[in-house]
Amino acid sequence: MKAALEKAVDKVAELVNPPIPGAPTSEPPSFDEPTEPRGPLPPKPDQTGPETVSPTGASTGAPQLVNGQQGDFLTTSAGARLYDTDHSLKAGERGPTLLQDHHLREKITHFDHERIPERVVHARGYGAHGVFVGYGTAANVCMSAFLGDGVETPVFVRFSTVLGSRGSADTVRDTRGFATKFYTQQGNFDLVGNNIPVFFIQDGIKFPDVIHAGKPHPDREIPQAQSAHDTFWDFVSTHTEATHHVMWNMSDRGIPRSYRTMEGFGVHTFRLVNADGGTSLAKFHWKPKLGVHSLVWEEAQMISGFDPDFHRRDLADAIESGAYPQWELGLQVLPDTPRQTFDGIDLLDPTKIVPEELAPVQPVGILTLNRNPLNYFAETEQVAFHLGNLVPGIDVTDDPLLQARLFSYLDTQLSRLAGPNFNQIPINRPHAPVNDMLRDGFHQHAVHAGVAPYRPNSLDGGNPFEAGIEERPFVEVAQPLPKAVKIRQSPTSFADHFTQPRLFWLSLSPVEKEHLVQAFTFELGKCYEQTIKERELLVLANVDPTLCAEVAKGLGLPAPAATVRPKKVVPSPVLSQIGQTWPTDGRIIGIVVDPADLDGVRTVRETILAGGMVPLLIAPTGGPLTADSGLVAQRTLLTARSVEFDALLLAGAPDDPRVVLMIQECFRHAKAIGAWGNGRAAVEAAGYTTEAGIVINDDPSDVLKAVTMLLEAHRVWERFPATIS
Ligand code: HDE
Repeated sequence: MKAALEKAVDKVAELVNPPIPGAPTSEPPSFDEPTEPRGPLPPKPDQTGPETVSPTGASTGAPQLVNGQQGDFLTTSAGARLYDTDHSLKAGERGPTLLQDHHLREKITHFDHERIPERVVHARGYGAHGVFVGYGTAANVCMSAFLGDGVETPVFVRFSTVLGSRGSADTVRDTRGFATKFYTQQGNFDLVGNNIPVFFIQDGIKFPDVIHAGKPHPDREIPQAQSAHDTFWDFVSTHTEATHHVMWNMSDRGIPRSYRTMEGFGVHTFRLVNADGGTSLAKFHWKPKLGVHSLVWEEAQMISGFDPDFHRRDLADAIESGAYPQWELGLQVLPDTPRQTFDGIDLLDPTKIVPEELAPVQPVGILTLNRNPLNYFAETEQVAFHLGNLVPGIDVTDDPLLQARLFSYLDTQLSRLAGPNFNQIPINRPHAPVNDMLRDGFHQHAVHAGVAPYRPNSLDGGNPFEAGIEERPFVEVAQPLPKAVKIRQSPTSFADHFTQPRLFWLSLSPVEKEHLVQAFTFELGKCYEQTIKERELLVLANVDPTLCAEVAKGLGLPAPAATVRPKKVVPSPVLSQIGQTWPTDGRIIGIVVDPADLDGVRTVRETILAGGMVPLLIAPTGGPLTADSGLVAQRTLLTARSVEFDALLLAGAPDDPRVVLMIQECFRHAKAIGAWGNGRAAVEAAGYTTEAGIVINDDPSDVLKAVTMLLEAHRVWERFPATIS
């Protein structure tokens, strides 16, 4: 497994370092070498890193960029060496600053313009590079080359929250974006999905409405990055097609434990084309190898203050330590019938799923994230995804949400990235050759040769040529259109807003139902308007009477009766996150130690590391635990908080109330707790002895073994009172 990963890493390095056509082969023009170079320059960046060659291949003749820099000396942006960047040019030591100080003005001016507009939605995000390897299993349904057996394609993935600003916290209750750019040999393919398989609206024209409702109130601009406020619930309670998405948001899916433990969904139905021109309809799924896991709500709220960067830190740390997260890409393949429905489900309705029990997800390839960005702004901030970036074999459908998105992404990038040339930004550059006739515009980096950027032409020898159909260019399926009149209306098949939310509810385990009830009660409890709460209760009554009654009880309001007769549903067990075991790679285990008693600590720490997990030693103060142990405290009782750990071990019992608090919080959040030696006293001081998930034993290795087994199930689920069946 490790060898395979190493091979994949080498391969991705090779793939993202293709020779750049026209790159200067000779040494850069030389200056006098500095007498004392400031250390070796980092290796040559990949093609999605900065470069000085035009995207069309024309060399600018400039020295090659290395890590964004071309030499050791500080210069102006025009390349003039500087001897002082700490003092402005003044009329005398105490005199006024001179306007002629070009370096001062250039430095400040550039700084003044460092910010670009944040994304209007999905502003807060984090990305990573990786590689996708096809299994070849999709060949019958899709001709895309990147899905071919063993074909390796470099990718960049950006995860995000939807509502918050760029500086908001990671662990808020929200939908997460899961956007993937595949740099295929047939051009870029962008799969711009979410961690929730349905959406709030059925028609893209309503997107500004749902986002205006979810964003902070326009008068005070609060609350930040959350839906627990009146305008959001005002909208969704009057717009019942949002109910299914709201159910997922209020479930544990709205607060993922990690990006590494999230599913991803393309949401819409796409149309696939095979080599013979045959078509199918399909839904894209990303399945995390580590399983789907969430935080609990109190934990998520505490992390927002304790470590607002929790998810980005988790992803970056995992990749840096070699615990590369992986997802399998899967397809639900559905027949392309004239009605575009499956088992009565309208496949053009993005508020509906197709239960996996009816159409299994078939694995078609694997994604491994194995490299952190070098520069957040250059890569994660400037990456620009677009649903219209398709490759042969994948086409869009008439889903009205998808159709509106096809317009929106290019449009928003024109202002966010200031002009039409953002595909020349290194992170967006295709790895396939680009030979377009797009010219000029803001931030044009290409030095295009030729005089005839038009077709047909004779002056440039007729170049560029159109690919012949036999070369399988981008495929637009000749889909017959229904006999229709122009109309602003949805099909009647879009009208059922409650059956699938009910299916979701009935598919959850009792603990997950309990969490969902608490989330609704919390969010509605934060609303000021009584009518909004009452209206949402009516929505919930139409989903399920138990759900409605439980939330009403929490709000202290009467539960209304349903107004819509419920349809019979068959639950989809795969929607529940509980009941299996998963790998524990990258899980963080806190170990509270007392430097006076380090019995078993070293062995346990090494076993945790060998198991691909992360041990963090927590001591009363920082520094080496003892002069000769070689063990160093990574957290102190001041810097540690329970929410950072997936499980807690107590090897000692420092006499400090924060140890008791840490144990109690871990217990409340249903985390496994283990203790040996004096650690037993700490657990007892917190009030626990034989409760579920408390492991006390004299042998530290046995304690760790039992705790690891509990961790495989993610949490000690029995700890949550399950009052709803
Ligand atoms: Fe987006 N969405 N969206 N969206 N979306 C954007 O594009 C939009 C929708 C999604 O990491 C914006 O470049 C409309 C569904 C992700 O850079 C913008 C509609 C899904 C990201 C935009 C939708 C998504 C975006 C903002 C309704 C899941 C972050 C910045 C028709 C399938 C991509 C940008 C990144 C970003 C518009 C609905 C996913 C404004 C109009 C459904 C993951 O263009």
